[in-house]
Amino acid sequence: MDKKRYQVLTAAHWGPVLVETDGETVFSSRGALDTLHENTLQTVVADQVHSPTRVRYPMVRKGFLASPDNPQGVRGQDEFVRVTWEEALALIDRQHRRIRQTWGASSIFAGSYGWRSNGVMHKAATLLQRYMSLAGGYTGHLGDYSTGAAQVIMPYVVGGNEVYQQQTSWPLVLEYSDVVVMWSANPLNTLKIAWNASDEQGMKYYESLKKSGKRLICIDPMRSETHDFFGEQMTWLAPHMGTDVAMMLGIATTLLENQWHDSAFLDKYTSGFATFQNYLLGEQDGIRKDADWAAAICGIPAQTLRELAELFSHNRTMLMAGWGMQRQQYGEQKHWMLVTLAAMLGQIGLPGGGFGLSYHFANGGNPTRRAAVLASMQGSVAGGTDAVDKVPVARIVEALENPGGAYQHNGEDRIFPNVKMIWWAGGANFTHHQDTNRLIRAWQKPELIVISECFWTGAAKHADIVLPVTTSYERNDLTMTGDYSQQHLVPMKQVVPPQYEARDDFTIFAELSEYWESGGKQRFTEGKDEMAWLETFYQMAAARGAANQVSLIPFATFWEQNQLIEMPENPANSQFVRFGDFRADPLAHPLKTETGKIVIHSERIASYGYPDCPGHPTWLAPDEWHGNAQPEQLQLLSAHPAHRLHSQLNYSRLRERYQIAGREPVTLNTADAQARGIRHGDVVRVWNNRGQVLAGAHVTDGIKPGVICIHQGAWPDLQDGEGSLCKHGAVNMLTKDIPSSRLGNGCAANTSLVWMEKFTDELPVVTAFTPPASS
Ligand SMILES: Nc1nc2c(c(=O)[nH]1)N[C@H]1C(S)=C(S)[C@@H](COP(=O)(O)OP(=O)(O)OC[C@H]3O[C@@H](n4cnc5c(=O)[nH]c(N)nc54)[C@H](O)[C@@H]3O)O[C@H]1N2
Ligand SMILES: Nc1nc2c(c(=O)[nH]1)N[C@H]1C(S)=C(S)[C@@H](COP(=O)(O)OP(=O)(O)OC[C@H]3O[C@@H](n4cnc5c(=O)[nH]c(N)nc54)[C@H](O)[C@@H]3O)O[C@H]1N2
Ligand SMILES: [Mo]
Repeated sequence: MDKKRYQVLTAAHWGPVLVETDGETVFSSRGALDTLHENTLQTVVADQVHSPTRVRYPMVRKGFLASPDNPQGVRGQDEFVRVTWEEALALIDRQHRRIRQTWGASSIFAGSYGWRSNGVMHKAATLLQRYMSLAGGYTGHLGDYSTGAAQVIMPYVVGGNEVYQQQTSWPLVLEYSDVVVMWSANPLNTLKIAWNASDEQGMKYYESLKKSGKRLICIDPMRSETHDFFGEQMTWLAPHMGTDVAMMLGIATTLLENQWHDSAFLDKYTSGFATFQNYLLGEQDGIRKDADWAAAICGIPAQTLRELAELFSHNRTMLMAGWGMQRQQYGEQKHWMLVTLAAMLGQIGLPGGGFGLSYHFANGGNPTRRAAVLASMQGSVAGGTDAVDKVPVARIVEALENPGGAYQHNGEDRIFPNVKMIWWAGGANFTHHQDTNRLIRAWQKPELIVISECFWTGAAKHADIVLPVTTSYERNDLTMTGDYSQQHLVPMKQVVPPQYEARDDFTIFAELSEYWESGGKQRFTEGKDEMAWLETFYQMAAARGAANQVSLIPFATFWEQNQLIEMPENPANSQFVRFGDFRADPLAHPLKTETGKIVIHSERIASYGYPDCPGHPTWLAPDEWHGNAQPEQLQLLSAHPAHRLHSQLNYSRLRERYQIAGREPVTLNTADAQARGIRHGDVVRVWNNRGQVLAGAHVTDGIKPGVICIHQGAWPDLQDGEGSLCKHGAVNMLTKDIPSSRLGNGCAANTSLVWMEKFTDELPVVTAFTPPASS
């Protein structure tokens, strides 16, 4: 007889989710909030839990198991051997101990970057760091892949990172803005998720924006899903990739020429404009950065740039910028120049005016609630040792290649650590890092690599020891929705038991702590199990809530009810204007910058003497772009995908919605297709001197000629090891692994040139989702 089916409420990055189950099998899932938009990511919980790509048992690479002190074989090419949990943990403990004693704490890399699953308890990398703090310290990471350039430059310019801060509220944008520009932003895709759980309100506001009759402009080399959503009401302008600074400079000079800039605002609220004005007018270099100059670089007609200058300055304009354009070489310049342009328009701090760097992410602009905010698991134990060194996330391969090597970061001279052990938990670095073949070569250097994962990712296939981890549906947790709004508190109730031999990260690191020292488990867990921790986090939310006149029901009742709690609105927050206080009284509310004002020329940045990040926003031509491409070369864009979170869910049935010829699609312009004899649906080979991939051709007029897009996150699938053909279309086989600049050291994936041809050889079978050979 069929078992009774029921619904469990849980949540993922992609929002609160209702899962239909009988306690053993997941049947279906759907979003738990009322929204106007289908969020496809919510529909595939069954595929996550029951995927044939799950890691089922602890596994050890054969050549490693044979002689762990002096491993044999090549990572990524060996088969795996199943071992017991006890064998795996004892092996890790012994090797970790040996490596730490020989090489010291900084040789242990636990800076494991990644989007794991949401939840305040089961935070994979945090738990890893908690264990490593107990064991005596580790090397961690600095920054992230998302905004590596912007988050480092913005504090110099406006005193905060801006990318992860609340935006001028949407109700004010809808009321006051006349012109809304989406500059390198594709909210229709990127709002499907948040770092916590998505509150899913952003699209409701974009829906209202669509009906508002305001002037809407998308500036993007690709005609994105967002453009299609707005349809006729949206103007699409497609600059060459990487040329936005030139484009903005052309607009800025036009403002000056026509006296359309707001000099009173510049005088009162900014510093360093005079130096920048000299640059615009070419006082030093003899090059006037006017609309004609800019048009030649960015490929947008000079007349259009002049019209934009007039439009922006004569109307209340909100420049909403996404982050794709700063994931590039010289990425720091993009948002610095955008803020400078907004400063010249003089509308920063007015309702509906200025700029916003997070409307496209985590539903920025959805007003913050009066909330009881959950506490969460911390990455160190009492008396433990935190990170003894840190590596900027996107320079990890250079660190492996160059131990002891000098590098610069944000005004500091630093030295790369000598990494001998890597543990990656909750990240997919074989899809997220640039130049995968270079990564594979550097990845052979450490003495031990451990991956704890739910799935056989590229990193897992290239590890020595792989531990099976539960998905968030196999354990209990809690989360807030809305990174900014704090709109709901959501129970994340276990749906089904752990699959096969999967364990929670919490359990794994608690056990290893006991191996490390007697009483270690007690020290790691503080004597609390999963439910006791959840109750603690809830009680702390209750205490925080009390300070906001929000009271929570008792934990036991809340947990029993299986329902989310919606926090009350805070009417004052729906009137929030970013920089409103500063504008009202800049002396009473100075910015945390070197002058207390918006910094257009920075003495501090200039003092570093970085050629790749000068003292004011500057057009710098990248190493690989349209301007130095050979005739057959194309610029490679790797935007974020509609139906995945990076590499997460690539194995699910959602793949059927986008794959072409069984592979990751590559979007290319009709003219570029014709020139190469490529038709829609063909398999093509895309290559450069770094790597080569097969992909399915998606031919369209919706992308700038000379630019192709392969979305980030498709799983790697090398035919024959390092350097060979990737059968599936993982874009980072092709991207260049260089830092944005010495300032931010951010990811610069969107600065790459490639060639493309129709693939006519016999088609290899895709094995990206097939677990490795094992015995
Ligand atoms: N070319 C190119 N590359 C890019 C980008 C780009 O634009 N272009 N974007 C960059 C950006 S912004 C980002 S944020 C990164 C994203 O890079 P990642 O954050 O590394 O990508 P995810 O695919 O989300 O990887 C999360 C992994 O955690 C695993 N996981 C989930 N839950 C758990 C858990 O509870 N425990 C453990 N142990 N593991 C778990 C998942 O199975 C998955 O493999 O990619 C970057 N890479
Ligand atoms: N569905 C879904 N949502 C996500 C994610 C996901 O993987 N899937 N990832 C999440 C994460 S971790 C992050 S960091 C954010 C990423 O958010 P973003 O970084 O904003 O997303 P991207 O798609 O990389 O880039 C946004 C747009 O910039 C355009 N672009 C790229 N280069 C240029 C350029 O040189 N000039 C101009 N004008 N435009 C350019 C791209 O074509 C794209 O449409 O999204 C988050 N949301
Ligand atoms: Mo990101």
